[in-house]
This record gives sequence, structure tokens and C-alpha cells, in this order.
Amino acid sequence: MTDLKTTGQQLGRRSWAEPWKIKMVEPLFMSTPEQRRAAMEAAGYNTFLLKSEDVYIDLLTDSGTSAMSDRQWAGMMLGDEAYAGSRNFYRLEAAIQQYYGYKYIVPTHQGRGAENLISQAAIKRGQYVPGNMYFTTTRLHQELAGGIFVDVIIDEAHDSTHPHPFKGNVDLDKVQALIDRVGAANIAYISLAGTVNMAGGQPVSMANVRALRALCDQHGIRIYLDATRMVENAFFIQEREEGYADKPIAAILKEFCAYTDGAWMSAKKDNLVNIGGWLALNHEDVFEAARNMVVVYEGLHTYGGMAGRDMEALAIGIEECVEDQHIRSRIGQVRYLGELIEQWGIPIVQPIGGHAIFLDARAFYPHLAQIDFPAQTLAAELYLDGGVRAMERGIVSAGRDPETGDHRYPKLELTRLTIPRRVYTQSHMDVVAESVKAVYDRRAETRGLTMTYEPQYLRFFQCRFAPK
Ligand code: PM9
Repeated sequence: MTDLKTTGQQLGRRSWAEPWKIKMVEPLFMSTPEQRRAAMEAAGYNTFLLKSEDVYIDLLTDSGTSAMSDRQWAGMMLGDEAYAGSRNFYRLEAAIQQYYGYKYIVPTHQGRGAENLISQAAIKRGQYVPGNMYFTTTRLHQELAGGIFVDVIIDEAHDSTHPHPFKGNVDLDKVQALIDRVGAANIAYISLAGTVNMAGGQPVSMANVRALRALCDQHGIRIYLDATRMVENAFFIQEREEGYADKPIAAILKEFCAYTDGAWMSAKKDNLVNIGGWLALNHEDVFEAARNMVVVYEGLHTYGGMAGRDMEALAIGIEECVEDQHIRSRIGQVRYLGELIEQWGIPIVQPIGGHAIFLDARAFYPHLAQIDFPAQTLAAELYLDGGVRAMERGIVSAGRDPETGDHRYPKLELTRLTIPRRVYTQSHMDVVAESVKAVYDRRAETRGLTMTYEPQYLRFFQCRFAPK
């Protein structure tokens, strides 16, 4: 395997730095251990239920938490807040067409708005939706539309220690086996994510999507891409796949998208805005259906739940996020944190992915059973130690099987330290790593949690726990 480390010393040359400087700051406050204990109890040991003002370093998510550039803020002043036909929509449409290459664009308020539209427009009740690992909101929308999600990611993705450089790849044999079992007509589409969030931010290779396209063409199956972190995916292709080292990120992104029939997007991630999303399609039939439905769920088809100024900031964010220097420093910062943590032998998902460090909570707390919610426990412990907010990505996030009502027991039981884009400094990463180490050092004394409240949908957002 190639050496995936990027710090200056390891490459034997000078260090990299962010391609921006800080113009405006937001103060942070550090709470006392007693204040954090009280806040955690009030939040039912669920980091989603903490007040933001009680958090010191917020690594809950990279969603909507980016710092916008001065160009984006200037763009906010150019908002055309007409109900219909805002000029910012046409600018956004042109940016998506230019950088992602799709024909038809439907704006939405955020990613799950677009997931709802594509699921309703492209899934018939009882159809199967194969995908490279589930994502929480994506699978729920597919299920609500009557679809049955089938995991077709390569087996290596479910093993946190496996060093495969493209752990997000689709296993084509699994897709073929599904086609043989249920017939191509009973497959709604392939749900392809780049990178794969729940696997640890792992990429899909260009060779894999090319081969998937060829297989799908033989059977008349469409491929829809979750493009939420596809720019990060393009970085890994540039770094690891033969023939792409000298290609710009923008060119890699466009080539990848060209193998797919459309994409949905949470613009709150790669696209560097605090709110927004879109659905992009190459086929008129699905576009017609989605454009018709957007007026029911989101807003008119020229704003889809966003203000004109949001669409302007988003169009500029799209241009900025494909810059090679930007993405290199973004992933460089994630790796900086990961390499600090792994030097102490603390188990994290390998290789380090695009948007976050995923602590392997099973290996962290080998004395806890999965039903003791080890990843949720670890997220709570991190907050209690130093005010760092992380997110559970294990049994709680996986929810219950809609057929049996039982917990789903995913192989990966992870706690995610997610890095917002252009927000924190290297010193913040040092503090986070030290907190992880402190929690690791007292791991043997740590007990698990019991779930005391569970809502029906996407339980991880609102459920509550008590210490065992
Ligand atoms: N992802 C994340 O923190 C937001 C909260 S958890 C649901 O990782 C992918 C790959 C995502 C994603 C959100 C969505 C939904 C779709 N696909 O949050 O609705 O990571 O904009 O996007 C979160 P929205």
C-alpha cells in the first residue's frame, strides 16, 4: 500500500498550510467539569441534545458548519429575493452544470430534501436499492418510498483495520447476484456515495465507477450519486489512482459524475455553505417528476427552500471547493488529527478518510457489548473530558429493522470526530487529540449506557440515555 501520510516531515519537505487567513473570529468558552457533567445529564447523554454554547470544540459534524469566504459573504449581498426566477438560481444552475456536468437542476433546502425527491421519483414500491453502505437519512427516504436497501459495498469496508485504498468501492459480484436474484426491473437504481460517510469517509475509485457503469448499462439500471463529499473523493483518486496524479480535482470530479445519471447533494458539506442542497439529473423523466414534487415539499423550482443569497453563496462555494489547494489542506487537517491519535495506538478506522476521524469504539472499549452503546458512551466521555463534541455512528445510528423491529447491529461501531471546513486550527486538533488520549487512558473504568427514550425515525438525533 502507498504511504498515505501527508505531513511535511514525512514527505521530507516543508509543511503545508491552509490557503487562507482568518479575518473574523468567534470566541470559544471552556466550561468546568461540573458544568459539563450537568449539561451531559440534561442532554440525556446524547451529544445532539447539547446546547452549542456548552461545547468547546464542536466536531459533531462537518454539515453546515463551514466558514464561508469573504467572496461568499460578499455574494450574500447580491441576493435576488424574487419569489420566482431569481438570478442567483441561474448562477447556481450554471455552476452545477459546469463543475458536476449534469443537465437538469432542482434546488432543495438541504440534502434530505433532495433525497426525498429522488426516492419518490425513482423508486417503485417493493423495488430494491443497492448501495455502497447505508446512510441514515438516505436509507430512510428510500424505505419511506417503498424501497428495500441492499448493501453492496466491498467486505473490506466493514473492517475498520483494513487498509484498502478505495474502501467505498461497490462489489460488482454483489450487484450481479442481486440482479440474478430479483431481476434488473426490480432494481430502482444504484445508490452510490462518494465518499462513504458511515465507512469512515472512504472513497470510490474511478475504475470502480467505470466498471459499475458498464454493468448497469448491460441491464438498463441507472446510477444516482450521493455527491455530498464527492470533491473529497476526487482528492483520493488524484492521490491514489494511477493516471490521475496530474489531473485537477475539477476534472476528476466531472469525469466521475459522467459515469452516473444524476446526483443529490447536501451542499452543507463539500460546497461550503451553511444551508442548501440540490438534485441534478440527466434524464428528463425523473427531472419532470422531481421538479413537480419540489413545489410540494421545498418551494418553487427556482429556489427550493433557499433564499436567493443562499444560492449565490452556494454557487461561489462550488467554485471554491474544487480548488486543489483547498481540498489538499482540508484533508491534510483531518490527517493531522488522525496521525496524532494513532501514534498512541488508539484504534481508528484505516485508512484515514476525508471528513473525519472515526474512533473504533469496539476496540476502544472491548469490555462493553454493542448493546451498551460503546460509541455513544465514547462520545459522552469525550465531551465530559474536555468539551469536545463528537457523534455516534454505530448501533444507535443504524436504528431498527423495519420488518422485525429489532436493533440493527452494524459491524462498525464508531465515534466520529468530524472536522468542519476552514474553522479550526492545528492547535484545536492538538487539544482534541489530547482529550481522546485522556479518555483512552481511563477506558477500563468506563461503563456503558442504557437507552431511556427512543423516537421512531432517525433515533440518533433525539434519543436519550442514562449511565449503567
Ligand atoms: N450528513 C453528517 O453529519 C448531517 C447530520 S447526520 C444525518 O454526516 C450524506 C452522505 C450525508 C448527509 C448528512 C446527507 C443528508 C446525505 N448524504 O443533512 O439533509 O452525510 O443536508 O444531508 C450529516 P442533509
